[in-house]
Parts: sequence; C-alpha cells; structure tokens
Amino acid sequence: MTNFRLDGKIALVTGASYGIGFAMASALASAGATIVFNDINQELVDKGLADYKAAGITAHGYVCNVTDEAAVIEMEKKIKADVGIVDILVNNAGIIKRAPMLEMSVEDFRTVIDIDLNGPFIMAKSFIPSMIEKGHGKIINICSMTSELGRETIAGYASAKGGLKMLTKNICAEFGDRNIQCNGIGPGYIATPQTAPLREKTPEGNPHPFDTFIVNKTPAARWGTPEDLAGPAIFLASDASNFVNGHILYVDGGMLATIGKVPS
Ligand code: NAP
Ligand code: GCO
Repeated sequence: MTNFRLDGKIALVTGASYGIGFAMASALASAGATIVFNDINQELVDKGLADYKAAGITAHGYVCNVTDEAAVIEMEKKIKADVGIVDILVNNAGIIKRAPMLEMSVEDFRTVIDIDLNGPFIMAKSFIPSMIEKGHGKIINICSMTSELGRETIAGYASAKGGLKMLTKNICAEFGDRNIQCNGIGPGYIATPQTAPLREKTPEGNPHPFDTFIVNKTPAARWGTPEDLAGPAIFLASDASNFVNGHILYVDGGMLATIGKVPS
C-alpha cells in the first residue's frame, strides 16, 4: 500500500507565515505531520500562528533568518528540544527583486542569492546531521520555472533558482545512501504576494500585460494557486516518494511543455 500519510513526522517549512509556504504546511498537516515554521520577524510568526490556529493546525513558530547560520543552528537545537528531530525540511523562504540587469545593484543580486540559495544550503547543512542520526529525511527545495528558463529583470532570482536546482541534485548525490531524499518543487506562476505586482490591473482597469502573457503561455490558461502545490508537497514529503531523488517536480499548469500559443 503506497503511503502518503505523514503521521508521527515533524515538518519544518521556512518562510511559511503565508503564501506558498503556508499552503504547503497546511497540506502536510492534513496528512498528519506536526508543523514547524520560521519567518523573518515575530510579527509574521505571530500572524502565521494565528492563521494556522484558525485552520485548526497547532503549529510551532520560530523567528529565524535563513541566511544567518548561527541563528539557524540555534533554531535547530530549539526545535529538537521543543518538538523533536525534523523529518521533513521544506526550503520555501525566498524573495525576488525585479530590475533590468544593468540597473540591478550588485548588493541586490547578492541579497537574492543569499536568501534564495545560501539560505537553503545553510538550512540543509544544519538539519541533515539529525536526519542521518534518525535514519531518514526528506528535503524539498522550492525552485521555480526560472530554474529552467530565464526572464528579463530577474537575474539574481533566476541565478539563485538555477543554483537551487543543482543544490537539490547535489544533496541527492551526497546523502541518497543515508536514506535522505532531496527533491525540488518548481511552481509555475502562482498568485501570491510575491507575484501581485505582475497581476495589478492597469489604471484603465485592464489586465496587467504580464497577467495576459502568463495566462496565454500556460496550457491550464490560469495562474496557479498555493493550494495547487499541496498534493505535490505531500507526495515528496511521504514514503510514497522514497525512490524519487534529485528530481524537480514542476507544478506549472503545463507551461514548460510548450513554446506557447498564438494569442487569439
Ligand atoms: P512570498 O509570498 O514572498 O513569501 C515568502 C516568505 O518567505 C515570506 O513569509 C517572507 O517573509 C519569507 N522570507 C523572506 N526572506 C526570508 C529569510 N531571509 N528568512 C526567513 N524567511 C524569509 O513568496 P511566495 O510566492 O509564497 O513564494 C514562496 C517560495 O516559492 C519562494 O521561494 C519563491 O521564490 C517560490 N516560488 C514562488 C512562485 C510564485 O509564482 N509565487 C513561483 C515559483 C517559486 P517576508 O514577508 O518578510 O518577506
Ligand atoms: C517573475 C515571477 C516568477 C515567479 C516564479 C515562476 O517575476 O517572473 O515572480 O519568478 O515567482 O518563480 O516560477
């Protein structure tokens, strides 16, 4: 019997006060996991705790910046003492900065790389030893369409997400024989605060040109929702995926399968 249940498992989802992280954490909870999450400040953690409670989920929240190795090591110790050894790590926390490359500061490029790539490295490095000790572990890195495709104005983000795809494969290579499965989820264009600027209507009340572009380029003919990622997250967090490793599962409504269609 294929087991999609997560009863008795502890799942840590980074940056999960809202958005995709919140939706994936809620899905893992529905499959039986105990939910732990972190976010960048206490206000966001408190908001997340209240929203999880409203959803009937007793979550454990921690303030931690994923780019701060000392803080991550401290958080790992606290979680182990408070809740237990983390079985499932979802590296979800991330930011994006949009600017033409020649106008993008090196500082902004470095900041995106730090949060979107160095952060998952620091988190995995800090949590893998206890997974080895426990005899199993699941790591799910939240990649992107831009792990495969470039787009103007997001040089730092695409570089980070491309690197995150390869970090995923490297963790698979180094720890597969320790019963650790490290896979990625590559969401397509999802309606969250991160993409809100791309969906704002024009002053005339018309759809944002990028909104129209994405709907036309996606075979599903719609933006994804955070809930579209629930099933893929449960699959990659569960024993049902124990022989899946180093794989990036694109949840994109079919976008990567096509060059797009002529606008009608
Ligand atoms: P979001 O709405 O911006 O949420 C990201 C979360 O991560 C926020 O809670 C954010 O806190 C937190 N965060 C940022 N920097 C952090 C840090 N240094 N340490 C800890 N937490 C931090 O983004 P989203 O749309 O839900 O996306 C979540 C993940 O999916 C990201 O990795 C994103 O790149 C990826 N993704 C998104 C899409 C999409 O279309 N939305 C598609 C593909 C991949 P703050 O509020 O303080 O920033
Ligand atoms: C952008 C978007 C994308 C999405 C996502 C697509 O500006 O192109 O923000 O980067 O967030 O990563 O998979």
